[in-house]
Amino acid sequence: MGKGDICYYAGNTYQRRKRTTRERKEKVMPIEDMDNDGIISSNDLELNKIMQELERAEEKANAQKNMAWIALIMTVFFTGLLFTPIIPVERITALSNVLDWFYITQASIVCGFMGVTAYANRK
Ligand SMILES: [Ca+2]
Repeated sequence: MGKGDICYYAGNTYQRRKRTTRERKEKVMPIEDMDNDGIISSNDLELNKIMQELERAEEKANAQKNMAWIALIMTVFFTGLLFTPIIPVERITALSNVLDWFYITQASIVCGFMGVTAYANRK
């Protein structure tokens, strides 16, 4: 269990991710004077809270959008890859069940994102 061990690197990566996630959660946004009157009132606190919630919601929406884009790009990329002579037909035939599930999951990610976005815009 030395430095060259894979468990050592996995453990280090796990600790680093755990630390950065905790730091992100503990990140406190500075409270701003929203109406520029020099006094931080309860109204300013309320507005700051709303702004922070909106920023978190936007962050979440961007992450979901990136996930949907990656799913769409991967679907197109792998479809193109399957049509090239790099992958033999026997392998495609052998992996047809896996490919079916790949397309179903990728399409469900994209469709889920589109459905949730359409529903959220309708409300
Ligand atoms: Ca104020």
